[in-house]
This record gives sequence, structure tokens and C-alpha cells, in this order.
Amino acid sequence: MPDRRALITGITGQDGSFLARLLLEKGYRVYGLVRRLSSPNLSNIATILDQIELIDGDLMDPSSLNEALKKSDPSEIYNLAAQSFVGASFTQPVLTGEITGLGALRLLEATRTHAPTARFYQAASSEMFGHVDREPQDESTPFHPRSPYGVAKVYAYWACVNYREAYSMFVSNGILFNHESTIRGIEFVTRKISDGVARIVTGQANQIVLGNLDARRDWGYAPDYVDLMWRMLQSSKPDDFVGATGESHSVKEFVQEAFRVAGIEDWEAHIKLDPKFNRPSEVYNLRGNAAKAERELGWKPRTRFAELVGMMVAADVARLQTTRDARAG
Ligand code: NAP
Ligand code: G4F
Repeated sequence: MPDRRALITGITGQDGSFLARLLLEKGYRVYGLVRRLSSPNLSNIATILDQIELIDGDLMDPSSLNEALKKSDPSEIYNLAAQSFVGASFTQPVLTGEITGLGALRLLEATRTHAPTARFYQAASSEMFGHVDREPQDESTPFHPRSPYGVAKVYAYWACVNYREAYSMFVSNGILFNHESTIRGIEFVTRKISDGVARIVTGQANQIVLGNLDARRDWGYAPDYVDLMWRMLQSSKPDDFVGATGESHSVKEFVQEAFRVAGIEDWEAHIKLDPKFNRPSEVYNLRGNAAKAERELGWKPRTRFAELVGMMVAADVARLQTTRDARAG
């Protein structure tokens, strides 16, 4: 087998850590770009640290990207790093544009110079569709982003298309709908709900404070989606693909299911609404059609909504019970 070497930006995040495990299983040498933080944030990759190589660098800093490409000499590059929280993009729009938008361009440019034959995956997003005029959304749906994050992802998407067309580089955009897991960042609504329900179950809280309960999302399971990323780079040609389950649910339905699996009947008694969690411009409804990924890459998501909610709530309850028992004991 040829030497397969992958560079992952965003390896400390949810998707990066699942992707690193998948690529290790497949026999890749895995390199991860990590930025300097005042306290290291390596918990998601703690169990594989001895199997991967971390390289210091930041999407804000072109010279560090050049060095990362020279050190890793990758055959595949997965650009997963971003300021990925839509809510924060309204309060830090320029930073989001710098990292999530221009950051992708900096990495493309470093790739063009130091690894022009490497295959490049860009973590594009259903947030680019934003204010949708049709349902479900697929690769031909127009973009109408509704947040600085969505705008930055559209910029990065077109930068990727341009490098593919201008320089014949193998660059592919994965237009992925929301995907979650037990290690989802705590500020995203699914994890905020599963963690909140677990706090109520374990007697550490009585309420979850949320924003718009009517927003609808197409929620899948992150490990299914990193498999799609890998499949996209094994294809004979670069292209853009939607990854989605084809099912949408409201935030309220997520809340109801989370309380149901936890055995708490009166969910409304535990939910408080606070407009501070509403966004200046909301994305009301996303539902994807991943027929192209199924047809051309043989990809299908395996985990459905109820299973996802159940595993997230169970993991948070177990985690909080363990810490409570440790404190008590
Ligand atoms: P995540 O958990 O927020 O991870 C983001 C990663 O980016 C972290 O490793 C973070 O490092 C890194 N990062 C942030 N700023 C950086 C910088 N300036 N330089 C280098 N690294 C930086 O996100 P995720 O959910 O895994 O998502 C992965 C990618 O897919 C993101 O680009 C996201 O926008 C996109 N996406 C996600 C979804 C989804 O539903 N999860 C859907 C569509 C697209 P630190 O640990 O140092 O913060
Ligand atoms: O969980 P969210 O913050 O995810 P959002 O905005 O859909 O973005 C995620 O998915 C994108 C793919 O479409 C990714 F590109 C992006 O990186 C990220 O992973 O919010 C989901 C919905 C929104 O409509 C929001 O208004 O939940 C609504 N919501 C209601 N109450 C809330 C809350 N969201 C958060 N974070 N916190 C709340 O209290």
C-alpha cells in the first residue's frame, strides 16, 4: 500500500478527533495542526496522542501552514478548523471571517505551493444555504447565508472551487448538515440539551434556558459524516457533496425526545426561553438530500434521530453521575 499521510486541521475538535481515529484504523500516518492556547485542549484526542503527530500552527498564520505542509508532506488534507459556532460569529464577525473564510484560502495557497498534488477536503456547511427557497437542499440549491459564519463558509467554498478550476487541484467541498455526538461542543443546542437534561436527572439543575425552539435541523451522527469526508477524497475526481440524513426535527422535538429517554414527563416545566439566545438572523429550516453521495460514493448515514438523542443523553448522565459519585466518595 502506498504511504498514506493525512494532515487534519481542527484535530482537537469533534470531527477532527473522529476523523483521526478513522484514518488511523485505515493505516494512515496522521498529522494534526494545533494552535497555541493558554491551556492545551487535547481531551478529544487524549487516547490517540501516541499514534499521531501534532504540528504547531494556526489558520491565521501562513508561515506556520507552509511549515506544517513541509513537515507532514500529506497525500490528503482535511481542513476542519474553523470558528464553528454560528452564535459567536455575530459577536466576532471579523475573527470568524479571518479563520473560517480566509483561513481556508491560506491553507489552499500553502497547499498549492508545497503539496499541489495532495487531495484537499474543505468542511463546507449547510449553513451556507441559510434562508432556503426549497426543500430538501442539495448541491444545486442556491446559497443565502444568514450569519457571518455562513458568509465565511461561502467564501471558503468558492475559494475551493476556484483552486480546483484555476490550478486543477483535487479540492472537494463537503456540504455537511448538522452532525452531533457525545463530544459535541457544549454551546451547540443538542449538547446543551443533553447536558441540561443530565443535570436535571442528577439533581444539579432544574432548568435549561434556550432560544428559538421552532428552528428545524437535519441532525446526524458525526462518525457517519467523517466517513463521508474520507470517501470524498478516494473518489476518482474532485467534486462537492451534500451529507445529510434527509430528516428534519425542531429544537422542541429534540428537547421532548431528550426528556422522554431520561424518563421525565413534564419537559415544559424545565424549559425557560431567553431571547438572548435568538440570533439576529435565524436559519429556520434545513433538510438535506444526500442522494448524490449515496449514488457516487456509496455513503449513507447509519444513525437516526432517536438513537442519536438517546446516546447523547445517556453519555451525559453517565458522565455527571461519575463526577457526582467521585465527589461524594
Ligand atoms: P469544532 O468542534 O468547533 O472544532 C473546530 C476546530 O477548529 C478545533 O480543533 C479548533 O481548535 C480549531 N480551530 C479554531 N480556530 C483555529 C485556528 N485559528 N487555527 C487552527 N485551528 C483552529 O467543530 P466541528 O463540529 O468538529 O466541525 C468541524 C468543521 O466542520 C468546522 O469547520 C465546522 O465549521 C464544519 N461543520 C461542522 C458541522 C457540524 O454540524 N459539526 C456541520 C457543517 C460544517 P481548538 O481546539 O484550539 O479550539
Ligand atoms: O446547535 P446550533 O448552535 O447549530 P447551528 O447554528 O445549526 O450550526 C451548526 O451546524 C452548522 C451546519 O448547518 C455548522 F456549520 C455549524 O458549524 C454548527 O456546527 O443551533 C441550532 C439551532 C439554531 O436555529 C439556534 O437558533 O438551535 C437554535 N437554538 C435554540 N436555542 C439554540 C439555542 N442554539 C444554541 N446554540 N443555543 C441555544 O440555547
